[in-house]
Amino acid sequence: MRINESAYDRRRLRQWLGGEARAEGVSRRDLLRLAAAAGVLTTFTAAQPAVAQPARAVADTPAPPSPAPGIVKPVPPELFTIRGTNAETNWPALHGTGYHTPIDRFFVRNHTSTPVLDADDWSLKVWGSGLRGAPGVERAVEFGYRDLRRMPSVTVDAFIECAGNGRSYFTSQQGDPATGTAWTLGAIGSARWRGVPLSHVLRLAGLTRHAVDLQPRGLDDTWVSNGTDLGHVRRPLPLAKALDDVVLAYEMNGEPLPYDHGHPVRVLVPSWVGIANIKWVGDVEVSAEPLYSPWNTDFYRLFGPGHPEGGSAPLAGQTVKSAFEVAAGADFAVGRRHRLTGRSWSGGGGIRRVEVSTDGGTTWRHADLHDRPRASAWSRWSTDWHPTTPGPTTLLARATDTGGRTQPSHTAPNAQGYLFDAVVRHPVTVVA
Ligand SMILES: Nc1nc2c(c(=O)[nH]1)N[C@H]1C(S)=C(S)[C@@H](COP(=O)(O)O)O[C@H]1N2
Ligand SMILES: [Mo]
Repeated sequence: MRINESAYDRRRLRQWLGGEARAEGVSRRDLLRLAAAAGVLTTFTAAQPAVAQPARAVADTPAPPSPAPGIVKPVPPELFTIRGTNAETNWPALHGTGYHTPIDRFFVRNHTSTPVLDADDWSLKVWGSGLRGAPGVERAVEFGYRDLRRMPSVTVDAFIECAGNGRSYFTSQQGDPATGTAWTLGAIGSARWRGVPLSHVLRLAGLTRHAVDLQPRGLDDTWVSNGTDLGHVRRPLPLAKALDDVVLAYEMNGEPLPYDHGHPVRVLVPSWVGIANIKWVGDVEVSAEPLYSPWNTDFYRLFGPGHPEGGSAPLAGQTVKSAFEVAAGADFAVGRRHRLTGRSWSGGGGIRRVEVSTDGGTTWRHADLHDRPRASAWSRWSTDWHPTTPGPTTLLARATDTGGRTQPSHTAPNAQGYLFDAVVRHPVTVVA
């Protein structure tokens, strides 16, 4: 099911203007800017030019005092590259690992640090004006870990990918600097998740037809950005997506959810940007009024020239990408046959075709796909290469999804460097 966040966002902004939406932690000026950008408030920019400022440049993560502070699992340099509070998977470490990313090499993206929570002490509070309840009484229902474990479960294969995955290529490949964590392509993992459909829990909690937005919130520390405490990591989710395929996940690759990935329970929002997948979820607000947080206003929209002034709609689905399971700068012996392997994925459907070039984009051939196209998950592929001339060359992989979307050669830049989908140029050397 395709959800139109853009249309919904305009409606949500109109409601905010009418005093019918709440926006804790978001400034009135930022919302006015968004409303103007969405065309909901047409006179605003003209009337108050001072507010039509460029998007604030906000880094994902401040510089770290030490490598990977706050990550519980080992993050050895063979498997990960540490970037601030985050650990990026090294693509060569996925070679031969099978369909699911092993937990020992699944990337970690933490705004602060991993809280070590005990499932027995944990509960999920579902609350808010979108639930049935007596007038004047707070509507709230709590579910324990065991309650969730006893409910009917679903098992889904899905990737989680940071919206900023590939961000560094805006700078290195296009000369368009972007703020935020300088990921290469390793801010993605694809796992088998098991849990309870969020729709099931919502119905038990007394969901009414008045509910429009949900907001899951993490139990990790509040996040301070540029000296402002923005509160706990939280991001509104439209009810339509929540009822579609969202899961409260408690298992990853057949094991209890690891600490770093949200133990005991995280939200899984298939195909959407990583930030939607709230880890260590402690409560879900179910609201009859639209909701905002800094994670759907100041962050996770496209800002800058070429985008609506004041920002795009909140980011929802991921774009198409491909990666080789090969180190950047790797050597390949001339005159021998090499098997190049990689994976491609898209938020817009399964992967239908992957083309590979080993000569910098002059000639292309079809790679062999090893997995049938599956929405919200990736496909492995390979192709043989028999280089005959020594010297440097560039590998490229270009995927097309079942929705017909092909990776472009250039991505329109945006200030915070989200959704890089261009074909990545992968330098290697053929050696005698
Ligand atoms: N509570 C909480 N949830 C969170 C985050 C966080 O810092 N805190 N980071 C988000 C972001 S930006 C991403 S990309 C994914 C990363 O999930 P992973 O660390 O399991 O790979 O989790 C999301 N959920
Ligand atoms: Mo992310």
